Amino acid sequence: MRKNIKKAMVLLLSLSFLAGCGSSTYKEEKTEENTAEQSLVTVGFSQLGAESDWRNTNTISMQSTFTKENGYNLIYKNGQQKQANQITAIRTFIQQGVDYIVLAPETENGWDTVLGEAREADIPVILVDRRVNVSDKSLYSCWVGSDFELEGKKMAAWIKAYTEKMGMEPEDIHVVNIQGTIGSTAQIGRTRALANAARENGWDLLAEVSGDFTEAKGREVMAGLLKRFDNINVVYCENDNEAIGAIDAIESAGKRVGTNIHRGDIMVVSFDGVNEDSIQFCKDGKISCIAECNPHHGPRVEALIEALEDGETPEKFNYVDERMFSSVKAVTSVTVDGTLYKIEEPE
Ligand code: GYE
Repeated sequence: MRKNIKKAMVLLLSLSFLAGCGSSTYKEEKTEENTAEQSLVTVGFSQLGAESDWRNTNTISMQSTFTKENGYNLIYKNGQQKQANQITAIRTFIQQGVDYIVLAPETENGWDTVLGEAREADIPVILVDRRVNVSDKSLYSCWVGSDFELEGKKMAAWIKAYTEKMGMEPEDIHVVNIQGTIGSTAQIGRTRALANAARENGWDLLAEVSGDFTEAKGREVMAGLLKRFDNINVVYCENDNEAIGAIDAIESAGKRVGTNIHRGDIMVVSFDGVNEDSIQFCKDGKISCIAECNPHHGPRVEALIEALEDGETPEKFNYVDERMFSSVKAVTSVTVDGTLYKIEEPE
């Protein structure tokens, strides 16, 4: 059915074009345009904000997928990092009678009521990126995004493998975690993975402080941590923007950032691999390792909408495969939960 909509769209758009070139009257053209508009699938997308390069790339992926040429009418709302704004956006989408609601929720809790309202209105909700914590999972059709805890486990496995190769004892690993937005799925998974690894391996986890996934907060939090502790040698940043801020703070404090942790460098690791500066830092060894987090969800969400349009029931949870990047040669792979992940050169 969806494919038929697409074909019809192309046909109508070409008819409008031909009409523009030739004989038809203004009124006929308008009618054809209106019919074309009516056959568009309307998608209301509530994005949580614009805190990071990951987020901006994700927004672009959605905007370049849900275009008129592709058969969609996209209504995009930026929640400016406030759940209340996202709830208002969803209520507006319901009033507008959109065909689908796509939600990238900031944090997990507090969605039951508004998602119940969407269900009352018979509008399917697709979650993208982070998840919601609702008692009734049928309040949303499906979700697509990353396995954030797995990303964290891969990173912890890399830290373990690398520090062992450098001949370090577990108790000599003094790590701080600059966390993401507290209560967001990405933060919960990445924080849990590090906390578990620290406990299991006997690392000294000095502090966990939120940097809200932004460069400015990453800088501020790192400067504060350096004043509190003089033995930090691993900084686990829950995204690249925080890492960029943290590196700046470390260097401004007169300390060295790098991969030579066994010779006194402060080693920074992070997540995403989207931003050009962070890839460059990874090439230069200022970020020792990046666990990729893939933001290109537009086509994935479109595939889910197509399935729903065709009357199918897509998988509830759809995970994206992700890589690991490092320019350190000492570790070539890590194994997590029985799966081997190759460590790739940053591109
Ligand atoms: O890692 C970070 C962003 O939820 C996966 O949010 C996303 C995270 C991403 O701000 O950069």
